[in-house]
Amino acid sequence: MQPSLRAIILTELLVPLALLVFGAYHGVLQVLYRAGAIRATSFGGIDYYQGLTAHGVINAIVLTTMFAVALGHALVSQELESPLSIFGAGLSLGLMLIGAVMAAAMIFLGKATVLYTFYPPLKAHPIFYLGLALFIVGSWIALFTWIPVYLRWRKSHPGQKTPLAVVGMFATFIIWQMATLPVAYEVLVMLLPWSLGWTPGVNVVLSRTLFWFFGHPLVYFWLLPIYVLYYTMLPRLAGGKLFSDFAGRLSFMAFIVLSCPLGLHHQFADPGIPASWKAVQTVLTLMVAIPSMLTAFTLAASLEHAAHQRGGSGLFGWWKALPYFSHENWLFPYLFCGLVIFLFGGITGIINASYNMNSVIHNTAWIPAHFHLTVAGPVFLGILGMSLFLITGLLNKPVAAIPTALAVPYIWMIGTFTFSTGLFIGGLRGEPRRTNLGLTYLNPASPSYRPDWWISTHIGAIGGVIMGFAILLYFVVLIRSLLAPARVNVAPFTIPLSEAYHDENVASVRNFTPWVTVAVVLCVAAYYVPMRDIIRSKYQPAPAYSPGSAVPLANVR
Ligand code: HAS
Repeated sequence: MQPSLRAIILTELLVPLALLVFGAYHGVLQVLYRAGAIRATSFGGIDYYQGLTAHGVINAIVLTTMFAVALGHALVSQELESPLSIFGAGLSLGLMLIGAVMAAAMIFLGKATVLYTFYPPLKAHPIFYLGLALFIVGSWIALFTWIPVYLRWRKSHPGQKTPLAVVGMFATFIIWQMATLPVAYEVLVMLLPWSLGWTPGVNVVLSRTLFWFFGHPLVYFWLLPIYVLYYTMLPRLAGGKLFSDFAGRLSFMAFIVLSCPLGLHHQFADPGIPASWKAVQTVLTLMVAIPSMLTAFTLAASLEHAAHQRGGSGLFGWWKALPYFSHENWLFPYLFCGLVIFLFGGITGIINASYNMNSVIHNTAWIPAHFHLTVAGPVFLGILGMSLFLITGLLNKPVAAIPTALAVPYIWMIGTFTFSTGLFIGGLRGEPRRTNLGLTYLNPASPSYRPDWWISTHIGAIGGVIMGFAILLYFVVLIRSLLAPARVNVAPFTIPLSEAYHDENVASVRNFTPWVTVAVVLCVAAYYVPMRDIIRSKYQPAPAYSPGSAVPLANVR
């Protein structure tokens, strides 16, 4: 790998991991506020909602995006055997860093307490919105550096299948490109002028609809780099081969088509959008679960094949033969535990998507329970494991304290399951999300005290503390690995990728263009009428609010 590219990738991995210290700290504080262990509006000089914003923006936006770009750089340059434009990769990194610093500074100064969804009428400082815009543009540039390399590769390898890892990374960034255009419009044309005081208010329905057009594909942008690891690394780490190459390609192409036209399932409770269009997008949402189910069966078959290679046998007995605690394959449990967690994240997603059941759990603690089994499950564990793998590999260092490194994903899994159990139970009993419960519902001195929420919030708190402990152990491993002396005389670092057991050659999944075309047509079909109605409606512009008060900011003295 080009030395400059190596430096860029290392920066893209290490900077967000350093920020994760704050992201994780504010996660642990959240469960303590919610369980009533902290009964205050702020802790350590940071307000509850400010901390929640830092937690969401750092963990769900900065960490995930910079990891996806770093992984893409590493896989595209390795698999297409070609140098990348250092100018492009450097510009991408520079813009993302500047954007992240601008957004983080505003959050920590208390001028962007708008949560990671930043939807109005919560209002942030213009620098926060500009930072977000620069961050997104930086991530776009990564894709633009890969496209010429890919086109050159296709020309020089006529008739050859594009490596699956590259297909997966391109699918990820095609979805990102489609998803971020509406949110760029929202940020630059609606929120920024409002924040600068050039417009009196914002059309909240339009803004939320543009946000969720982005917000749902965003979750697949988080997930797909990890699917790349599942399809291309996990079978080999397990000691076998990918059961079907076609399944992987079909799954990535299906995500391109189905990731965007279904954001309305986050707006089932929003007024101003006809129920009929919410129903249409419900059907599409249920369809987007299909590529994940395809992935579940393909990976289970791949794991079974690998287990048989390792001497496993029997209808279920083969599960015992997988390398759960192997020192050589310490990365395996990071991916495997993520899969186990995702089974439950996926099932609860289908419950959320079921229009009428959604009304029971919308805006309750159930929702963070669901998404901590998705983004904080497979995605986060994949990022932790693969970052450690890439950082130590690129620096030629050994992974230190391997038993501790092996323990991290299992402790994390126990933590997420405990945390989510508490929040699922609480959610079903009406416990709200994004609420400082310690001040009210978990405060015996408050008239709104809910003693029946004590158990669920405390189960959640125990889970959150276990998760915090797992991250602490991870940092011990990372720092000790960074401090270890570099190895000499080792073979150049490459990412080990799996061969395919069934290496099918199916023409329909070899070209992105038809899939992107169908995706665009489907987006127009699913969004044209609701968007037209929202734009035509003359909603009163909303004044700015802060999340801690029901009174518009202008009326707060
Ligand atoms: Fe979701 C809300 C529906 C997937 C993240 N979701 C959220 C939010 C986030 C999020 C962050 O329809 C909150 C946003 C906010 O702040 O308001 N979600 C779905 C559906 C899926 C889904 C249908 N979500 C994800 C993924 C996420 C994510 C992935 C992050 C990465 N979600 C919703 C809905 C809402 C929502 C509504 C709005 C709710 C509301 O009211 O606000 C599907 O894509 C899920 C399909 C997945 C599967 C599982 C496949 C299983 C696999 C594992 C196989 C395991 C093996 C190993 C082989 C069908 C691949 C087994 C081994 C053993 C030993 C057991």
